[in-house]
Amino acid sequence: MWSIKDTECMSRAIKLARKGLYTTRPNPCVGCVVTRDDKIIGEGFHIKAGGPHAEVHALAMAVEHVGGTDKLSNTTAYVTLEPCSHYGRTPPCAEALIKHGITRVVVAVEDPNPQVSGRGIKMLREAGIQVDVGLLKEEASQINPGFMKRMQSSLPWVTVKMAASLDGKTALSNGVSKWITGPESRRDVQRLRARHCALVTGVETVLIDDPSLNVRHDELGYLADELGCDELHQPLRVILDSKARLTSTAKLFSIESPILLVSCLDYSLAEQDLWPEYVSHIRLDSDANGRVALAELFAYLGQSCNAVLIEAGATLAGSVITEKYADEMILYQAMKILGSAGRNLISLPDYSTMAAIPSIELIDERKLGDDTRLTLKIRS
Ligand code: AOF
Ligand code: ZN
Repeated sequence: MWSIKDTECMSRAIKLARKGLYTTRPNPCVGCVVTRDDKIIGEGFHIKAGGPHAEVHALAMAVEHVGGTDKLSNTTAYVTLEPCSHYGRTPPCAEALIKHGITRVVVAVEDPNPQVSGRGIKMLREAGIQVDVGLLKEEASQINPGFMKRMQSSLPWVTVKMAASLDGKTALSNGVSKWITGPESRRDVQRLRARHCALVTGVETVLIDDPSLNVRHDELGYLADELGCDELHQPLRVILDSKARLTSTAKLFSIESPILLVSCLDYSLAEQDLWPEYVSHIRLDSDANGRVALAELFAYLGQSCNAVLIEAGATLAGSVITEKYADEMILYQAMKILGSAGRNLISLPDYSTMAAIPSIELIDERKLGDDTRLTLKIRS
């Protein structure tokens, strides 16, 4: 069913879609290419929620290419996600494709958004357009793991990020951890943060490390120049503080970007009075250990966040994995040995069989300066 040209054009659309990785959320990254006689006459990608969808950019460019006429006969549109059929913040792309007289539409993957979910494809077919679905489906889905998962399960895609020595330690016994990994890894973490809707950490990490947990434009390297800093979102900084211990003297309060405090008890009114306006708070139930119940946390975050990054100590990272909320782990491994007194990477139960340990698959391995970054899929 697919010609080499089809595959080339969809690959190009996927490449375009990836340009939105840092800016589209909570919308998915989508790319679109319009061809006539196997030549690209229009292309575009979704840049920002509220802004035009990928198809609209590509159609506008194609119209200009053919000299301003609205009718684009004998054309094929390649779209990485099923064209939308609903009026959201923007009108339906399926309608725009029909209006412009596109002849054939190639779709990589169906849009799992319940408001679309096959309706876009149906609208196009009912208008007499040939629609071919499934070209580079895996590749196109992988651009939006969070959007795809959340639309299907109402839960966010969860990545556990860790930095460790060769002997799997995250700090010396006295808590000193600056720096285990090198500048290249730390810059990569900044990019990772910039791609996520929310970062989650525990109050212990905040009390010990006093982190900022923000995206620092000057550390993003080429990315900041390429995107223009104004377009970069700051992820929501989520602090799990079951006993409401955190005070606004923590450094993260002094950085103006959203914070969500999640506790099982209330904070004193005197404390709440000191919070800047970008701080919000929710109370959730505790689990059997008195910690914030992760089921409640992820159900809450799943209402608005596609992808969540866990940047926490061994206990929270371990719970997220053992309670089967983790989809992926990114491990920055430094060529250092910190010794057996150092802090452990992940707290897990005392397993008695190999069958019981978490099942992990290596997806990608990359050198970053002197460190190695492992991307690992966690199977539930
Ligand atoms: C497309 N092309 O480029 C994107 C689509 O609020 P809106 O109007 O921006 O709609 C957002 C929804 O539209 C989003 O949840 C997803 O289902 C779809 N995204 N669809 O045809 C695009 N970004
Ligand atoms: Zn659309």
